[in-house]
Amino acid sequence: MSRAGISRRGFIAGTGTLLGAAALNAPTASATARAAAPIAAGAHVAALVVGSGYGGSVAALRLAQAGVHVHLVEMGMAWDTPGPDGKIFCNTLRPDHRSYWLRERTKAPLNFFLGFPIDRDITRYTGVLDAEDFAGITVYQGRGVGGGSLVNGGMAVTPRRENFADILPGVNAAEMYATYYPRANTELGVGTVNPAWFDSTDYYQYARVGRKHAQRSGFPFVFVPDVYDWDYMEREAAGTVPKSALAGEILYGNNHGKKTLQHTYLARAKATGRVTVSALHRVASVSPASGGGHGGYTVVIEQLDTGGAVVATKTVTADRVFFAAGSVGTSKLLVKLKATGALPALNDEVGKGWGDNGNVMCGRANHVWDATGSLQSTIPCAGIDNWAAGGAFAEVAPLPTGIETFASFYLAITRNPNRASFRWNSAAGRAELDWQTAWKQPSIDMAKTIFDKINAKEGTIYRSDLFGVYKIWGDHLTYHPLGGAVLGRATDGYGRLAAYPGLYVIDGALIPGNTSVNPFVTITALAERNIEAIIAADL
Ligand code: FAE
Repeated sequence: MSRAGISRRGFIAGTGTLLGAAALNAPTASATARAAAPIAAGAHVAALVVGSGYGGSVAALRLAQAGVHVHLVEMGMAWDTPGPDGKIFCNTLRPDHRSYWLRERTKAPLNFFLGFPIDRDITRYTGVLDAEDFAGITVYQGRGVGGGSLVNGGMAVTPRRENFADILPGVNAAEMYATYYPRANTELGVGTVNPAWFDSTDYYQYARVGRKHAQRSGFPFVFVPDVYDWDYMEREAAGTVPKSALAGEILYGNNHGKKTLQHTYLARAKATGRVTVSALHRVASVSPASGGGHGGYTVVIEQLDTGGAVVATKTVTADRVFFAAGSVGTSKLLVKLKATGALPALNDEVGKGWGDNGNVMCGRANHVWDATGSLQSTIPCAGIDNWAAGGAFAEVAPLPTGIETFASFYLAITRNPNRASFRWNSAAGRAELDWQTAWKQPSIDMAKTIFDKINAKEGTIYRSDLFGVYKIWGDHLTYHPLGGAVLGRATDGYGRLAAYPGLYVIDGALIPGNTSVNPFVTITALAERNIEAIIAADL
């Protein structure tokens, strides 16, 4: 296929639509028509972007606006076609095959309740949430066109400026806070809950209890911006629109209300007419097309069906390749490509500097007079900012079970100093991560600076029934993988991969393990900064 041929097709999320619709037994005429357009074997593209999360979406939009034809290759589904129940995504309380990426059983982050396991059997399918298991940690990630934006809480937090030098040393903070953070916030559609509504709605009773307890112990309580459409949520509460955040939708996708990348960056990329998407296509290899790298790159892509089987392998060429497969996806690819000789000159920093953003979870058992409500919005809107004193930012998170639990639940982001590395295991044929569960202890210690004090003040105790039997800390997982191709180490100061002109990293892999708050605004802002410089200097 010619470069012009690809560009004329515009933005078409094809194969995911076709296979997704077939499996859900609800193909539509438009879905079938659009399905004709995934990338063809032998195609030549100007820019190939691997993955359609925050980094990939920013790259696609800005390259397309600069006149470059872009092909976005995404291993997950398109998530644009409703199933037989009329919904694209399933509910957290009733997970079905759409929930998890290629699992026969759900793997909920909170996998116990009252000490009983709550996971259930599901049909293996290319679902939207991947619980990817490594030896010492399970890393949760979004799979599909829109990446993590499909499954995340939408909390859109700009770090405190005084923490920025630790987050991205070598990046000009003045530029980031004057230009790129504001740009990212505007493009993502970030807003904050109306405080008067927050104070009156049943759906945030849990957060008001969180506020009361934080403030009584002297901790700063802050509203946290989010990309959920707050006006829509108020209308959900009023009963005038279909409910999403107020009906338990979040972890396996929101059918309404959330401004995912599909509604922001990717919609604008589509409008340029220069962006094409191949869903259910996974990049397996990238290597120089003609020895030196200047002749572009050969990219091997595997097309998947909704059972995860490879149904076609396609070889294409690209003038430039942007790695935006997420911290884990990009790191796994790069260590494999270096070790297997596809990109042997990648430097030794590739795979290193990986962190969990200091994530740790816990719950507290309240007294009966501090009910947290059977109605809970799934979208967190507030947190405890204890960076100054104890090194933790704790999001007051929902526990939307549909019944009164008397539980307060928190996801803490801490300054955990531990960093892990990805390595290619040639015997096993996979990339492995050497994180150890015990490395969460500094995070637990920092979280305790908040919650031990609150428990002492309130006369309450930790819940021990949410992550196992008599297990207090959710220390087995992260939602926020960061690093593995760190800016200024594995790449230059803008994400160019050493030794390979035309290869770039543009996602969370660039960030060395911690952002002090939820990461996607920083990932987006950094991608905006880097792509601007790359377009100006390289294209
Ligand atoms: P990401 O969004 O993960 O996109 C990478 C994409 O690449 C994915 O769509 C992959 O399917 C795809 N991919 C991977 N490998 C390949 C391959 N070989 N070929 C083709 N495609 C591939 O990367 N962050 C916040 O700031 N606020 C929150 O409230 C928040 N809540 C979260 C809740 C959950 C449950 C989870 C899982 C994450 C949450 N996050 C949150 C984290 C946030 O979503 C994450 O940092 C970003 O999505 C990472 O953006 P990237 O562009 O790095």
